[in-house]
Amino acid sequence: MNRLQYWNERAETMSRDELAALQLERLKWLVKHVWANNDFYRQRLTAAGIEPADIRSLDDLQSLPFLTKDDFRSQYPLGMLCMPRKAIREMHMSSGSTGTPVVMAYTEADITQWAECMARCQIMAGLQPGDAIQIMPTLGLFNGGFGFYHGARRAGLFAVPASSGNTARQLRLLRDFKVRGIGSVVSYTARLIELMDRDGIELPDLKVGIFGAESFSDKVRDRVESRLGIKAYDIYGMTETGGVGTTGMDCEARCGIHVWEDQYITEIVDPVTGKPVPDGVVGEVVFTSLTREAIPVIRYRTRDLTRIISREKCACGRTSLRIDRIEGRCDDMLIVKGVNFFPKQVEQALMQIPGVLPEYQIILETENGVTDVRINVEAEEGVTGFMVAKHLKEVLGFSPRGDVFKPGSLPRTEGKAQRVFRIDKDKGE
Ligand code: DLL
Repeated sequence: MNRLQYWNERAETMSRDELAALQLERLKWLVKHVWANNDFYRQRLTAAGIEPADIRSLDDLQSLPFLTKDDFRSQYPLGMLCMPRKAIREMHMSSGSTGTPVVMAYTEADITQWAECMARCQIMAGLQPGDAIQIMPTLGLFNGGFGFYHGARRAGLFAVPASSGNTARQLRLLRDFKVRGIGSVVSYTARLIELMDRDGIELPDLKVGIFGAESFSDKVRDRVESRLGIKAYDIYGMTETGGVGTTGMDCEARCGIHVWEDQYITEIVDPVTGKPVPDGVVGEVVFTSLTREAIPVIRYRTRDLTRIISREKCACGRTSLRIDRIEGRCDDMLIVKGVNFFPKQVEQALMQIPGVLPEYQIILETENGVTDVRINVEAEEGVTGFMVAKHLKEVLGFSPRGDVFKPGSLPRTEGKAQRVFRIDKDKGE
């Protein structure tokens, strides 16, 4: 069989005019669909003075109300369902910080839509029908594992559904089944690498890593690529849009994340005012799903910060717009001593110091109303706290306290890494 460059060439290389026409047709369908089938949505639209017939151009999207994570939570468990309950085939759920989970339900067509997006990503990463992919995110309520699984099935890959944890077994599977690609949360690969280094394991068949669920710096990506001998891709998605890969991935050209625009409309807005920002300016990314049936989203405020890099055709031949890799979340922005920064910037700065490893903690301690930051890192022998503090001062503009730990001593997670810890002494924590 010839090497596949695209999973769905027609959709991935459609002209911008064709894309716009398709988006408009689908947007009209979407508004009619939610209006006809869901009270929550109908009330929202009515309150905004909108009826389905008001959608005549793509610009009319701007008149529709935003949807937030709190809306999802307020409709727990299935208040946003736009299809009969008997049409549901699967659900996923993310546990939120407030305790009320966000639920996504899928009809058969929604699973096919997810699998289509994921198949596009897996082929875009260079995997080919017949290649084995090991699925390392949990196969469970978290969407990560099942997303890779549905996509792998659709793309004709050989799925190894290892799920999370048991690093020694992961390595054995990778070796014994000559696995060519892995799907993982990037921080988990640090665990794999530690064990490979400890036991002198090499994985010559492994060529592709598809990583996501959290931001990671270029330096971390470089390290993972060089130690594992792979090409690493940054895959993006969330429970609310239908899971991993629905909102795209970067391609070999590494010029941003291709959003599957025949499936989602992308807007970037000012996180405070909600007004659109010009291309190139960082803001909050907002998605509208155009083809999902069970729980579609209209103008979903992701809280993720990025910018539009380009609407021009990419070197890879794809025509969809590209957004930058995710900088951080609006909620993650840290303000210490008047300086604003994201955890990813701390990671970038730390990775510039020779001998510092990609395991770190940012600890925010509030006492008497003043917040101080401590940054703990793992590093090889010879790296001192003074060196770390001096470098962070130069790059970030403030000098945190912190400790340097031996490799392997900071706690590890199997899912998304927890980097930021908040201690409020005023509240007795
Ligand atoms: O994390 C979906 C996923 C699983 C993506 C596996 C990639 C790989 P949620 O648990 O709902 O779903 O979390 C979604 O995670 O709004 C972002 O803040 C963050 N996120 C996801 N992918 C990336 C990425 C999954 N590539 C939330 N870079 C999103 C940075 C990401 N952040």
